[in-house]
Amino acid sequence: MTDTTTSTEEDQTDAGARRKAGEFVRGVSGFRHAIGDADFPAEAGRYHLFVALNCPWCHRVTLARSVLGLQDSITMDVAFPNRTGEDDPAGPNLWEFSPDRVASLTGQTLPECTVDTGTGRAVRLAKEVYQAEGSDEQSVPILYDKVAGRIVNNESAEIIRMLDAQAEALGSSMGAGRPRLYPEDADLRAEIAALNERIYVTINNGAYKSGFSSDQTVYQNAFEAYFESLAWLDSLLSNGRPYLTGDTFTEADLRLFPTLYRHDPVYYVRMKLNGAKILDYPHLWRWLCRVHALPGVAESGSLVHCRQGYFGRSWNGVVALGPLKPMSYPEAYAHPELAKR
Ligand SMILES: N[C@@H](CCC(=O)N[C@@H](CS)C(=O)NCC(=O)O)C(=O)O
Repeated sequence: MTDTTTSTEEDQTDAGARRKAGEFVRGVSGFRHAIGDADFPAEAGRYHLFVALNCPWCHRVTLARSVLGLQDSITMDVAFPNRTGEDDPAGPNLWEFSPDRVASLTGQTLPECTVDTGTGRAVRLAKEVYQAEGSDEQSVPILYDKVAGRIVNNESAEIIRMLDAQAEALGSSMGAGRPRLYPEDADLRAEIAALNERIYVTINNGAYKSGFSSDQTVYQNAFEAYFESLAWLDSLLSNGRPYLTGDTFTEADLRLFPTLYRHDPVYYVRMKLNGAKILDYPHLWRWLCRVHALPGVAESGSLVHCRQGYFGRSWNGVVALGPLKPMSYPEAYAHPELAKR
């Protein structure tokens, strides 16, 4: 049986049996329309995003929105980082737009969280956005059309691609100077596709295979593949290229960043990926600091939400605070000189 895993989604063969055997298997997104389709014309102010800032797939989308200068033309709502609990009348594990919830990490509400301002119906749960279209999906990110009152797409890999393709028509504030995440160059696109595939399977989704699987062998295979890829990426960057494909920041860099941003302060502990820190990979650390310093990147993520989200529920609400050495995070990302060699 051929493995149909791509750079976007996992092979779903025997998914149920594999989950029973302890393997974390990610589901497939069902809404796959595109801005530019007949029903979804590219218009500034028409589209809306529903996200959670601890979700790495959402982080791809908030990154694209920011680095492409679309913050004013695409509105966005932010769910509370911890999903609903067992006692919730609608059921557990649901993304909730409830800005009055208190984070155990800070003992306060989180200023980034919002109510639903996209549907016009002030729904509480992301699940309700799907239910309105007869779907039982419940994931974020969701790209939503406020004029048609419909979901356009809920697959981050496709959402970032369409925002890049339609940035001007969607009203990018950056004009011609904006980054081109997926330039029209066949060789470059082939390189990006190859990077996307390895980075998705072994790093983006690999981190979940490591942290959420309950089978030692699945964990060990994911752990080894993850650190092999980090070493490979570090050597790729060792020839002095600033970004993965060369001189310019592309989609491949954007898709790698959310996982590495979470590695030292979250995944090292929460996903049992304690083989090494990004600090131990000098070229990769400098790349991480370089991307973090790009316009629009720092504002597109939040380690407070990441820590609250990843530790807040499964680790009985007690959130890990480290690392503190050589410096706390995200402050350390302003210090490429911290690289271990
Ligand atoms: N393939 C999707 C994956 C989205 C995804 O799995 N999101 C997680 C949050 S990190 C989620 O909402 N999971 C809940 C669920 O699927 O019920 C994408 O990249 O957009």
